[in-house]
Amino acid sequence: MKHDSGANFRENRVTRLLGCEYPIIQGGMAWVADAALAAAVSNGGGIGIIAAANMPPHLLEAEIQKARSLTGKPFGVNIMMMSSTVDDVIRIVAEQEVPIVTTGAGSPGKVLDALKPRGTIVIPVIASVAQAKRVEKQGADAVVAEGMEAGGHIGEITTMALVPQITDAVEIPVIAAGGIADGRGAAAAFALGAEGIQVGTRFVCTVESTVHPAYKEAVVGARDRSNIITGRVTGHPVRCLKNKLTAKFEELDREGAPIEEYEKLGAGKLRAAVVEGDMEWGSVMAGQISALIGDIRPTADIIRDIFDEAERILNELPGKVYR
Ligand code: TUI
Repeated sequence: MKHDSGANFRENRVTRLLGCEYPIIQGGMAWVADAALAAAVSNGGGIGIIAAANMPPHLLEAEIQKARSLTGKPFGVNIMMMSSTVDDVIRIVAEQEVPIVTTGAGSPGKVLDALKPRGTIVIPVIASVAQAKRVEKQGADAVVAEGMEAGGHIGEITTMALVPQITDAVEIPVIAAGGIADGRGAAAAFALGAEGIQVGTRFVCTVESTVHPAYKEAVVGARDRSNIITGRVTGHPVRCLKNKLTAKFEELDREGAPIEEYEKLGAGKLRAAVVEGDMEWGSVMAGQISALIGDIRPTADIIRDIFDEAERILNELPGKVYR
């Protein structure tokens, strides 16, 4: 602790649950969240996450083993519930005895049934009160309440409105996500009742992130209105940076195109952006906070600065807002 007074939120229900120094989890970003990034976050005192996404089983196994070789600290795997390989992912996570799992893009009932009896810590990412209540009843250890400021596949409620509704609705710890990239966002999340934060986009722009350099530069160069949500009509809205691909998605909206057209247009586009650096026709998933991210820095520095800044803000706040 740098300060003699004030709350030490580095030691709370989330750090105790996860066995880490800071209550911060890395978002489970498909294609982006590999062993290198996950290990960097865990080595920095947070919880790194490998995104299983649609990875073939042998690749996921290799990433888990690679992360183990890069860090002795706890890390987790994110399970994307819409993936066709979800059953394989659950089996591998169990076999490899991964201690922590986050889930997204669907109901995590299967994951909770399979992994809770084995002692895995399961933290579903949810975007509504009903989902939070349901997963708490099903045995979730905590929830990530993700507002629609987040990048990628999103719900409809903002972080500011969602987080306090979730903290009122459940007893388990709430981790806030969506629009958090610095100590101000973290302090705000704690003010709303969260006991931890999940950060995605900020970790794209790290030294250790293996995404294509053009992707990092696109996020660094983003402005306040660089984001757009595509695919609302498909029921799977996705937030990304505006480019030729998103203009084409808007065209499909105007034409009232069938859902298959969206699927055809979107296929393989996240990989094109992350791996090949295609900033024109790739899907450059990124959150609304992209505009606040102005540099590419070491992961551990980012984590330390977020919590130093949040502590300073929370300690100095009374003198600033009261007269
Ligand atoms: O999952 C995410 N973000 C993602 S997943 C992803 S891969 C993808 N790409 C294109 C289309 C769809 C997926 C990219 N970004 N965030 C967590 C999150 N989960 N946000 C919203 C939800 C969610 C949605 C529905 C969680 C639960 C849920 O439940 C539905 C139900 O049946 O209750």
